[in-house]
Amino acid sequence: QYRLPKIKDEQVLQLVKEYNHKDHPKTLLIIEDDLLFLNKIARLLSEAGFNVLKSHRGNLGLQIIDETLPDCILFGVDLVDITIEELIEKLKRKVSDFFVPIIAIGDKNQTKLIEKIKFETDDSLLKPFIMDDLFLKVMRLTDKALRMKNQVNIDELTGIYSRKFMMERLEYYLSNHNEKQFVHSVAIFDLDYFKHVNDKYGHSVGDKVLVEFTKFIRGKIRNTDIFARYGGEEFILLMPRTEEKNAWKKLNSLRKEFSNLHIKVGDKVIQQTFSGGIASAQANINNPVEILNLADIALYVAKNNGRNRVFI
Ligand code: GH3
Ligand code: MG
Ligand code: MG
Ligand code: MG
Repeated sequence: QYRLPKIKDEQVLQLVKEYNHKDHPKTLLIIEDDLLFLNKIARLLSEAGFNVLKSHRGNLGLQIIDETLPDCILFGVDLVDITIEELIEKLKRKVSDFFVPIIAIGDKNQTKLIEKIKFETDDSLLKPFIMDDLFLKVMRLTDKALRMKNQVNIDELTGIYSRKFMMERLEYYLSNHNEKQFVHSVAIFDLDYFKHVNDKYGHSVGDKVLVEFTKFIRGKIRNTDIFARYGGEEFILLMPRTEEKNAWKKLNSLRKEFSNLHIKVGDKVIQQTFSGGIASAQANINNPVEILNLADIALYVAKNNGRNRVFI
């Protein structure tokens, strides 16, 4: 068969270790059904400081992405349980909004196949390759992805919009001539007693709860809604063309449903609630800051009335 990858240049290894150290380690998902190969490159990547997720099946790999959004995905082009076309299509549907690069790995005799999928993937590697090549490709692509995320204002931890982007959109809805004839609503929500989660389980479990929270909300809102991280454990949901009362109904049902959710983080099961405040753009209030202030006041009232509730 082919030779397993080797590291040639210690300098490259040093570089990639520093790269993973500097921010936080990058998470890589490897989907490959050759177990010998999978385990070997997984070990080499771990040694270089990457956080490695492994899957020996395509469908399992897709499932893993739902739990943990990786920073980069490597996949073999001839998996037993899924065609390459289907795998790429599903991968892209799950990750392309979040700028997760995907790298195809094929055998030397699969150059035709690699060529065929060239435009669907960010890069490719042919076996046998050396790890340096893989490291350099991953560093280049994840670095570029990070820059793009910052440009479009995606929050790093949760993958949802940043405060800046939300403010821009809110500004648009309040000033656009065509949109002015509609009522637009804004909700601010803040997780209840979130400090306790960090104190009890640690910050990284807290992070995971934030990610699960955003996933839950994202799955329940309309395409036109803008869901953003306002900061820390505070979030904004901008609901264009939504009356205040309907916005309240929506947020309140999200609140109820979320409070019943059992969030699994490792072997822990966590229940979390949030409080929310709603405000709407109306004739007399039309600047973003003013509306957010009103929503914030409503949130404050919700907190003071016992939390796990939504006020207007
Ligand atoms: P309440 O809002 O109900 O008044 O109580 P709280 O405990 O949530 O209080 P507060 O808003 O003052 O504290 C928020 C906590 O959220 C403090 C901070 O450590 C934590 N937090 C903020 N951002 C993050 C984050 O990105 N990750 C984690 N793990 N924790 C965060
Ligand atoms: Mg807070
Ligand atoms: Mg607070
Ligand atoms: Mg809080």
